[in-house]
Parts: sequence; C-alpha cells; structure tokens
Amino acid sequence: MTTPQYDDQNIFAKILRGEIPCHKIYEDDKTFAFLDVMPKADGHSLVLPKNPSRNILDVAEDDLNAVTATTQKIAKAIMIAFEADGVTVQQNNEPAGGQEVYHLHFHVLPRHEGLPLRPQTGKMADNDLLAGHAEKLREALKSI
Ligand code: DGP
Repeated sequence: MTTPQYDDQNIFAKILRGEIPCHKIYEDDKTFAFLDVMPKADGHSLVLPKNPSRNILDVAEDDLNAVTATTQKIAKAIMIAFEADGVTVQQNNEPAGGQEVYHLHFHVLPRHEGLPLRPQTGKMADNDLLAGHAEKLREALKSI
C-alpha cells in the first residue's frame, strides 16, 4: 500500500495554525505539544512536528528526531506533574494501526501502578480540568 498524501484540513493542522483552540503545553521551532481532548489518563499529551507529515511513514528524519526529543521532555514533565510511576508512549499509523488523525503525533500517557488506561469513549474532558492539567505540565517543564 502507498501512503496517502497529507491533508492540511486535518484537525491537528488546524490546531497548529491556531484555527482551533487547544491546551498547549510546549512549543519550539519544530514541535508542538498539547493535551489530548479525550484523555485515556489525566495528563494524556500529544507531541507533533510543526511540519506536515501524515505519520511515521512519511516524516522527515530531522522532524522525527525533534519530535522524539520533545516527547522525552513531556514524559519527564509528566512524571513530575502527575507523580507518575511510569509513562506510556504510543504512536499509531494508518487506520489499521489505530490512527484517527492524520498529522504525525506521539501520545504520552502518565501511568500509575495498577491503574489501567481509560477506554476511548469519544467524550471530551472538562475544559477547566484540562486547563489545570496543562498548567501543571507547563510548570513541571520549567525544571527540565
Ligand atoms: P490517534 O488514534 O493516534 O490518531 O489519536 C488521535 C487522538 O486525538 C485521540 O486520542 C483523540 C485526540 N483528538 C481528536 N480530536 C481532537 C481535538 O480536536 N483536540 C485535541 N486536543 N485532541 C483531539
């Protein structure tokens, strides 16, 4: 199968262009991180390259390296902000791989001993709750 072309109307492209709001955690020249609006755990974050790429199959190597570095930063911040015991990093590619939004992203999920991830319900989390979680992560990033 050949990978389909990047579609700049995907929801994350709109977030990157500022057309749709998000709870931003971090930004640098190549990457952007914000909270997942349907979190499987409190603090569930997403890390994206700013340059367009559909997923890991078409991303440029320097964008992938930048996203990986930011993913590590966010993972460390999650450990502090959510007093986590561990972190799960997940990255889905194409429908068969579980991808739903077609701009490359890494999920970064706080984990606590014995606590399973929540199932995906399709329900958006409370906006004030997300705002509080984003603030905690931005604060934790100051020490990284
Ligand atoms: P994936 O299945 O790997 O493509 O994950 C897509 C994730 O994106 C999923 O966990 C829900 C999240 N999501 C979908 N729409 C929005 C949105 O409008 N804003 C934010 N912040 N997250 C979204």
